[in-house]
Amino acid sequence: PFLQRVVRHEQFLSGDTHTRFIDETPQLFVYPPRRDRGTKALMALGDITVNGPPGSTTRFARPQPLIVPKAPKIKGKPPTSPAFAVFEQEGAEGLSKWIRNQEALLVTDTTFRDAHQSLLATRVRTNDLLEIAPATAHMLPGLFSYEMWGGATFDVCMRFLQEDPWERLARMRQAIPGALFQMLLRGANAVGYTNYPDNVVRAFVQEAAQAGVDVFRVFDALNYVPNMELAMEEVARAGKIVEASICYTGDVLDPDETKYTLDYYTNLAKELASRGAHILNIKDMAGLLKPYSAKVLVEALKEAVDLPIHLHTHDTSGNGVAMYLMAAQAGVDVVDCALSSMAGLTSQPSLNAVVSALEGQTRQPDLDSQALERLSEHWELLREIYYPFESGLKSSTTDVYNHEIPGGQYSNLRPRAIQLGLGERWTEVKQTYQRVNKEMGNIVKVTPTSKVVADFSMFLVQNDLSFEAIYEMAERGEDIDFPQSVIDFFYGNMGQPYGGFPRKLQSIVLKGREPLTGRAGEGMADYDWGAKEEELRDLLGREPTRREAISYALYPKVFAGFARTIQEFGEYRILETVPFLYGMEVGDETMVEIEEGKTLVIKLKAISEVRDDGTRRVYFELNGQPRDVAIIDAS
Ligand code: 3PY
Ligand code: ZN
Repeated sequence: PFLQRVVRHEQFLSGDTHTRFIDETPQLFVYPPRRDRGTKALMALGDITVNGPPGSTTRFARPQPLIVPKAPKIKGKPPTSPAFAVFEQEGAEGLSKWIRNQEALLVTDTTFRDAHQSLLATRVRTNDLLEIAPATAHMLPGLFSYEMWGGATFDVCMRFLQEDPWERLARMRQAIPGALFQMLLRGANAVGYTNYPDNVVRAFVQEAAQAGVDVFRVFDALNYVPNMELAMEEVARAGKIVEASICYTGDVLDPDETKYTLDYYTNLAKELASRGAHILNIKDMAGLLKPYSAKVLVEALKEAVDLPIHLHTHDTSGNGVAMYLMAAQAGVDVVDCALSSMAGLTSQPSLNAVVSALEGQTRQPDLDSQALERLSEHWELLREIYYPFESGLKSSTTDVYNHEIPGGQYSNLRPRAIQLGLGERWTEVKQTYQRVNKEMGNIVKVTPTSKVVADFSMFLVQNDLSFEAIYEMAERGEDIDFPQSVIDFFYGNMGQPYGGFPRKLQSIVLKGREPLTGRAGEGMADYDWGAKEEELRDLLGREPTRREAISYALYPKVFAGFARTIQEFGEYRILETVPFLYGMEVGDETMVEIEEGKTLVIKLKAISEVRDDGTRRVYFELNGQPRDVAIIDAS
């Protein structure tokens, strides 16, 4: 290994290898400290106790009262759901037919993914999902699917939770072996924020299929079908279920709507059907679909294509349940809901409310309302533990029909505005978002295009700039330093918007550079797995797994940061959630299972003042033995 460090060193590679190279290059000898797992756990707990959780610059106060919910323990393997059984026996085509033949309204539970992405900035940890997963599977065998992976969960796992997203999927699969697992896949953007080379998207899909995803909801943020094709094709190749999305924006019943009309949606549906979709998804990511518009849209889509329709929305306006009822009357096949304590506002409509509303009706879902209440009670307590990540939105707001901010983005954008000192200018941020969308040509807004609109808006508000000022500055030949995501968008890295780019703004942003006119992936060189594997081997000090190679391909910097953190502090996944989020108080005891059947009991005894070297000494008891670690106080 030492020789490898030498031969891979920049200076050695440059050929400048005089005899004193080794003596004069001390970094060669700086190895990450080797610690046992017990010490790493003490370091991690000590660091959180002194500095706050990973990714946060402050400590949070514990919720009062502090109640850690325990899931009902139900023995035995959870039952197999009817949808899962049909898929196993008859494949994706068979499932597609089966869905259309159901009289009962089918339901996808989004509590494990979109609900906490939209309410709690995606922060719910795998351990907390695993705690309640078996009971959920036992109590709600009639669910169509669990939406439990993809979207923002992939990068948030590594960025903030210090967890491996693949491990989440694999462990959840073990906990719920007999129900359909569904993920949100951003087409050519995979689970990232910009287009990736084709071979990365293909590898990602194959691996996700192997790891346990059954239903792939594939969308493109601009409804640009060329960006969806490859992923759809790969899902089918893996023998899984292709659920192709139409992202919904505007209002089909608005007489002034000339762009996103009923024809626009039905044409898109036909195109996706002809490209092999097994299910058609209406992805109403901002909750703009109003009840009467839903009826018209669902009827038109059912007329246009012979596919089951799966409807997704966010309840930001408060019209979500009413909208689902109208859609159910119009024959929608599946709807996305969350358990009531994790529903409403920027999340999905309440599953409990939809089931109650349909009680005794022909479309009554096959779900037990008492079970829904028990599970909601569990999530109500769990949600309290994650209170620092709440968005602060207290009531539903029909203002969403104006600003059109997607639910999953809202809970992130508001805290981000506050962090940037723009909390008092939140109304202005929302109004600017609306104006930016208009200037960008009224685009479909969902990750990553919604991030572009948000970045552009923040940039304008922070710099007290208006579009009028931008156009004048450009006229005078002044240089404007646009956010990178805005440049990427106008260059065409996220696809081609319906109706094209606004030319004037595009040429100002690109400063004369010629934009792409087709699919970004087409011109991208294949990702070089071999060369990157070398880098990864260096980073990890061992052979990388296929899953690690894919995480690195998607998020090189985030993955590297995550890998280094794990090397230094060990697995954060194994810490209990209260100490993970809030650290320990003197006298607290926590259990850390470092491997199956091997648990450490850790007690916090004392914390010293900050010493001259900027560290605090944190005194623990580990399995009854006194231990202490030095932690840099970052405050
Ligand atoms: C995501 O892409 O993460 C979304 O939830 C979009 O709605
Ligand atoms: Zn959503």
